[in-house]
Parts: sequence; C-alpha cells; structure tokens
Amino acid sequence: MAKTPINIGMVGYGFMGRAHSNAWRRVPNFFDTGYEPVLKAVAARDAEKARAFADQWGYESVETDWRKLVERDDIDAIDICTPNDTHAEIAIAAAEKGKMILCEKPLARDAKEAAPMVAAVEKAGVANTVWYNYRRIPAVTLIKQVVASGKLGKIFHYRANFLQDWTISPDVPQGGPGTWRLDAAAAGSGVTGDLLAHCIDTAIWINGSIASLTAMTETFVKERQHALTGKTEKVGIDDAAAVICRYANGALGTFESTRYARGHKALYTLEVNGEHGSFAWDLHDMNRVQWFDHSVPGELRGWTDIHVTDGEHPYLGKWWVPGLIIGYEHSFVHQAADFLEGLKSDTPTSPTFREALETTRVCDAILESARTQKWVGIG
Ligand code: SOE
Repeated sequence: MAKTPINIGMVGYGFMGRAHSNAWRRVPNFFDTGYEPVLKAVAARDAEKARAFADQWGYESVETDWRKLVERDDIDAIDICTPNDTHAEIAIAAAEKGKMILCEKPLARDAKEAAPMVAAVEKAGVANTVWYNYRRIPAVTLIKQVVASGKLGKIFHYRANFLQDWTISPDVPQGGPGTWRLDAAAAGSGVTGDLLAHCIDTAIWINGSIASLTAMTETFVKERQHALTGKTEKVGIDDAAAVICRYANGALGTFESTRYARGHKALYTLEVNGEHGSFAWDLHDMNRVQWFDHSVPGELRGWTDIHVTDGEHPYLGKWWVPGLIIGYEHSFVHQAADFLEGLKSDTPTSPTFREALETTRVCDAILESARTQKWVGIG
C-alpha cells in the first residue's frame, strides 16, 4: 500500500540535525508506520553550510530564515534542532501555522519560556513531542515495561548520573556553534538542562513525578572567552550538579551530572531498586541491562546480565537477528517511529511538550535549590 508522505522541515544542522535526519531517513526502512518522511527543506542562516547539509542528507531545498520554512504550505512537521534559546519562538510560530512539531531537548531554557509552547501546541491541536531519545534505547524501555508491570513491587530508589569531561579546559570558549551549551544566554543552564534533563525525563517516565528536591551546583571555570564577541566573560552555567529528591511514590532519588569527570565521555547510568528486584543500566554498554530478581531461589539468586537483543525485546524485532546489537542513533529512529505510529493511531507521543515541561520544572527547581540552599517542592 502506498505510504502517506509527511514533509519534514528541519531547523538547524548541527549534531542533532544529523541525528534527527538519520532517524527520518532510516525509519521507513525498518518500521511499517504507513508514513514516508520526506526531507523537504532545511533552514539555517548560513546558506552555504545549509546547502552542504541538504546535499549530504538529501533535503530537497534550503531556507536561510526559519520563518519562511514555517510559512511554507508544503511542510507538515517542523523539527527543531537549534540552540535552546530559539526553541520557543520557532515552536510557537510553527504551532500557529498548524504544523506538527518535534523539538530537541530541553523544551526551552526554563519553564517560564516553555509554558507558552505547551499552550501554543495545545491550542493549535498539533502533534508534538520532545526528543528525549534515551527512553527509547531498548534496555531502558525494557526497564520501564517491567517496572510498570509491578514486578519490582514498591520502588525504594531511582538514581542516575550523566558524566562527561569535555569542558575541563578553560580554553574551551562559551557561545558560538558547538560551544553554545556553555553560554547561559543560549542554553539557559549548564549540565542541569543539558544532561540531568535526560536523567530526569527517564526517571519521571519510569518512577513517576518528583515531589521535592535539594541540590548543589558548581561552576568550576568562572570566566571563558565568548566565541562570538572574543571577550572574556563571566560563565553563567552550572558545570556540575548533585541532587537528592523525593518522588511522589515515596521513593528516594539521587542524581549527579558534570562535564568535569575526567575520563567519562557520556556515562549515563541509572539504577532502580524495588522490593522484589533491581535494574542497573549503563549507556556505555547500552545493549545490556543488569537485573536482580529476589524471587529466584537463594542458591541461584544473583545479578543477571541480559543482552537486550532478542526479537521480544522492545523495538528489536524490527532490526537484525537475536544477538546483534544496535547503537545510539537507533534511539532517535525509535522516537521517529513512535511519532509516526502516534499519528496513525491519533495518540500523543510521549514526552509531549506538556510532559517535557515537567522535566523543565524539575530542572528549574534544581537551580533554585542550589541558589537558595533550600528544599524546593515541585507542585
Ligand atoms: C552534550 O555534550 C550532549 O551532546 C547533549 O546535548 C546531548 O543531549 C546528550 O545526549 C549527549 O551530550
């Protein structure tokens, strides 16, 4: 049967522009959603770079102003891959034009900026989602499914870390392409919005809402040259954050994130401890999950290393044969597939803008708690 085309308008062409473009290209080959994403246009200010990106990834056309892209009648969905400070304006304009919207995480720099985005997509009634891709790594999705089945019983702890080391040198600038994540004006925050946001999104998805928290943050390098102005300017982002929290279900949580953990490049780890079992997972070995089942007879009881590559594991029936692994990029393909499936069944694709707003509110609470040195409730 002929597939329904869905015309994608991509805004931005950086690291995430590549990850999302790859997802749109791969998804119809592996997932039978009934839709055929068409890479219709990419928008970016630098015409030459945008053209080179379009040629590399197979976009049909180029715009140098995202407003023109949003105005185009031949675009069905706007995919936002630009720095955080631009998400709100683009998303709200796209919603007003009736476009579906897929926005790179975090939704915006803070909840004040994100709330009107939620209002805009809900008023327009357009499909929307935020690319919190790690949820859709099969091992992580498996944890979610087993926890939701009740097999772990009462959950006591959910903890997660996301550790990197790429900003230790004071010579890394802030601002500009590639380093806008270090510029508070563009990013909103540092590791909290960039890395902890992933941990919090997954935590809320698996273990429910966070009720209250207390946090500390640190900015280790206080001044950096700004890549755009050339001037040495005060650094406004958090370089590291440590959080303890209480979940609405009574569990306790701890989170840590930093870009100063020498040797760690993208060490996202999470652990869930329940009454009857525990899970532990590590992004560096993303196709495996460690599982402890207390119901196994004592003499055989122990941690089990599950290679999450069987056809019955989430998403894996669509890929290769049992035992063969998949990678980081597949998590984006899975999100694109779920979005298209959602269109087919008219169901929202989680996290929607509204769900991602909750993560942003938790991030705001972390920064507030670090500033005030007080516990903050998330109402
Ligand atoms: C930062 O280095 C970064 O690229 C984040 O922005 C991504 O969201 C994360 O998945 C990997 O690290």
